[in-house]
Amino acid sequence: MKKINKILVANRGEIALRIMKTCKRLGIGTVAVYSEADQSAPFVKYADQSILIGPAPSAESYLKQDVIIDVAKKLDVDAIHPGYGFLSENASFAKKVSDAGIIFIGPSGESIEVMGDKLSAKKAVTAYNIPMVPGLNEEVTDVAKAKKVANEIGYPILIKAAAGGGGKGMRVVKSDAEFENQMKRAVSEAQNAFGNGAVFIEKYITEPRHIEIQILADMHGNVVHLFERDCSVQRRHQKVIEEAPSAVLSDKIRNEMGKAACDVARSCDYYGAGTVEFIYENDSFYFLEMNTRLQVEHPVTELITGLDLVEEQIKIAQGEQLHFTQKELNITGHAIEIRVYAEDPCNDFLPDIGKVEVYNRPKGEGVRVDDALEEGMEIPIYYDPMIAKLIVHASNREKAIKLMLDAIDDYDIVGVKTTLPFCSYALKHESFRSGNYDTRFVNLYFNDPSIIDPNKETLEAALASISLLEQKDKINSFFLPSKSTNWTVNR
Ligand code: MV4
Repeated sequence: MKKINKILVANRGEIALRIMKTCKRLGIGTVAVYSEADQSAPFVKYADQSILIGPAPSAESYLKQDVIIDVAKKLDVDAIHPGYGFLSENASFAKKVSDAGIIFIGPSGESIEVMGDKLSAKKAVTAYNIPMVPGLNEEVTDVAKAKKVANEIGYPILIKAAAGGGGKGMRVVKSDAEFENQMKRAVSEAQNAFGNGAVFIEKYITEPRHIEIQILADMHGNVVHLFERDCSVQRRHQKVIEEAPSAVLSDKIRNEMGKAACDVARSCDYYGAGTVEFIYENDSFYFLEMNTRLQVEHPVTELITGLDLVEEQIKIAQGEQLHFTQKELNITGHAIEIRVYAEDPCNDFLPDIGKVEVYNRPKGEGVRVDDALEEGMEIPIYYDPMIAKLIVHASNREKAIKLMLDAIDDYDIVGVKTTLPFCSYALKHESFRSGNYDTRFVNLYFNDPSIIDPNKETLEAALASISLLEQKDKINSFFLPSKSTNWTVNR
């Protein structure tokens, strides 16, 4: 057990700031490492010490493992927090950090490695009776054998990359005749994207909810789950809206999924915070993969449980035991998060960079903004265009939706276009309000024909698809926010 007194945050933007805020509250010193593009970023000013580590491109700064570890040693930090993205799920980085005598705030390199490959993850959980999608859980090398299995399972089937993530290397196959061709494409996509061409097949679940369970595990064998997040509203595998709890889970299924998630964590001797991803359809759920990092959407879980997940990560990394049991955990109210991207929803969601001329956050009870913005700041083009997360918490789902819509109206961002109006549209949609939606939400209502052919997605096409009768109303609710914002000003 080693008390952590100083943490280097190997990340940028809103998550770097969010991690440092918890550190400050706990009396832990903070070190920021930053690129030339982030010289005046809020997280750099907020840290106790800030070190420039390289030029703007991530490969020359935020991904420079040895440079970051060197800074950590020189400044005598006890631990490195990787945030999400960048080096957060890099097994060799986690090992290098530990080998340098520094605590990696996250699981062991071994756990990251096992869960980083979907086939090895499936293999690891086999002893635990975790429900999985029917499929062939080994690399497809023999096409004839794979076709035979595909016929037994029934089409459509989905080819997935073992090293995959975020939908890359995924191909839907509708019939035997397409199999070989789609497989070749999947292999070459996977090889290009991950340097690993291994693919496997699963039954394609066509109308699933994307439901994930947050877990916490300590180094002493204690594992708990912090219930679910429903992230079914996605656009090209980018989450748009996340909520907790899910509007569709019964307590019985919630319990079963929670137990399964804890077992997935046990299967790889996990410690730290992690997320077990499932798809859910007709009261059945299937394990897909485990994400071995703190996720973007962790705030919704914090709001319904009252925990600070970064604080829990730090305690676990110090070798402490979890200070609560499963029985002591409860869901309080309902939380929703929307991701604010500096993207133009009217121009195929192209990143919209520039200077933020006016910036006013929404405030009030139950409203939380995790951001990295200041008035006058330039949004750099080099990184993810997500500039803020808006999170609300209320006593029930209906009130949370209303609170979120009001918060969106109160949010003024002038100078860059954002996805705020797009989120408002989605939250007002009958299908979202009823809770009766699935991962097709954006495709259905924004006319993206399929996950494997996302290029046709434009707002114009989406609007053209809406029946004439509905069109006027929808266009108005989308294009004319009830209060005038940047978005109309800036067109
Ligand atoms: C699936 C699936 C349906 N059937 N697997 C997407 C990314 C990765 N985490 C796993 N994903 C999925 N795997 C089977 N066998 C559906 C998804 C999926 C999805 C698919 C299309 C459009 C949006 C989606 C959002 C979440 C998950």
